[in-house]
Amino acid sequence: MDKRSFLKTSLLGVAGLFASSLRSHGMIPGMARKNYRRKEEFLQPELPYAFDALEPYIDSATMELHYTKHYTAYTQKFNEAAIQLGILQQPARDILKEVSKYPESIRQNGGGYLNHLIFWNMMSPSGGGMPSGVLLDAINREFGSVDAFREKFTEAAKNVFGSGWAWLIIRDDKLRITTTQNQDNPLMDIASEQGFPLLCLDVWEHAYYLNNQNRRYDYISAFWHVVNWEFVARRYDSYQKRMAMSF
Ligand code: MN3
Repeated sequence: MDKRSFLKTSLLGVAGLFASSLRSHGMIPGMARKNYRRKEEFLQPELPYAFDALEPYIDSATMELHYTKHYTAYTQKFNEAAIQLGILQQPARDILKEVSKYPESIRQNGGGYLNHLIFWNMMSPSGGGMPSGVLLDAINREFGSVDAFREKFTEAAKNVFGSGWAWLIIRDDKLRITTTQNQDNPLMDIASEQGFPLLCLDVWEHAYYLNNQNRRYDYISAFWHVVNWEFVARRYDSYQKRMAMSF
């Protein structure tokens, strides 16, 4: 074997070893995304709309940064932690329901993964307006009117200290407004107020600072113009029928 072919063979050997070690960890980029039979990572689904689709209410630059940087980082770190713990096969929501069993990285990054997954769908270019049907009835029953609900939710979201989320949840067939710190989710067993999330709003500064600077209230007001009531209604319906949502 001359020097050149020896070098080539060795390099191929090293590359092969590297590839097989990646394969055994289910980490070959591009491959896992196509394989839905055996889950090898939590997927980062595409946004259901273009980055600029929610303009002027949510600006394109914020959406792009939020989705491609922040969300990607949560997804990657959640995958790393889940692979290490060998819990990739479970749905994210089931992992988070028992989050107290796991290291802090699962709480932070698993929370970040699931919260944003819900949140992207919580907004739509054809959103805004009013809820309807049984969801409207439930909101009227609990809060008196949609306006009263919006006011109360806005106030709660405005008052989250530092980074966190505002939620409309349902527990024991009763609607409630609650907030969480950091990336906590009301499904988590460590949440002070637990329940099934129907509606959520990210109030981390990264969700609005580029467009609204420190004016969180303006961002919350803008959110009501794009809120996807149909998605909230689907979540309400699945709760009522005791069906599992995919997220
Ligand atoms: Mn966020």
